[in-house]
Amino acid sequence: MKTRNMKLITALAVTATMTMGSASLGEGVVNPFGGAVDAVPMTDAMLDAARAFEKVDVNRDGIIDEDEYAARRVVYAQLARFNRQIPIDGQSLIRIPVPEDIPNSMGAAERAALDAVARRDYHLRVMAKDGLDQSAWQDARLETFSLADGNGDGELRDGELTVYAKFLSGELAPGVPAT
Ligand SMILES: [Ca+2]
Ligand SMILES: [Ca+2]
Repeated sequence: MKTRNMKLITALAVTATMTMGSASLGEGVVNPFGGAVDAVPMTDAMLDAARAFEKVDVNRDGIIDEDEYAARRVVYAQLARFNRQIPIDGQSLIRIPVPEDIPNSMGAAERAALDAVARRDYHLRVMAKDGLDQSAWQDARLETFSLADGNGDGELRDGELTVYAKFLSGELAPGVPAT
């Protein structure tokens, strides 16, 4: 399973390079967050993760460190809540709606709690290493996807999309994966 995941991720990293910019082609797209979808395939989530790496690696040293990792979780959750949708930059740009029961913003205490969860998660992943390299970062994203993919069919639909959106919006309620 591990080997298969690594192969998938390597293949996707190559695909990501080749399809870069495809989201801006064709159709007069109105919504800047992408098209509405019923399902998000794992391949799209992984392409999105591959493309996000260099944005998350703010100091461009090829490693996502603890601060970068935590900042990503908090900033991404705030943007998701504010925009009420989460863009996924896959084969084309698509979006997942943020569930209505999630508030528009986060209070300071909630931000601090999410930051703490992200840092704990970071330390569980990194162990003795210096930080997350590109493949470790994509592994982390794949794990989140798999936790939301309740029936394990490699795509998120209906309630699975809700779980994923809640996670990315930083909701830490029971039932939502905390890693
Ligand atoms: Ca870095
Ligand atoms: Ca599924």
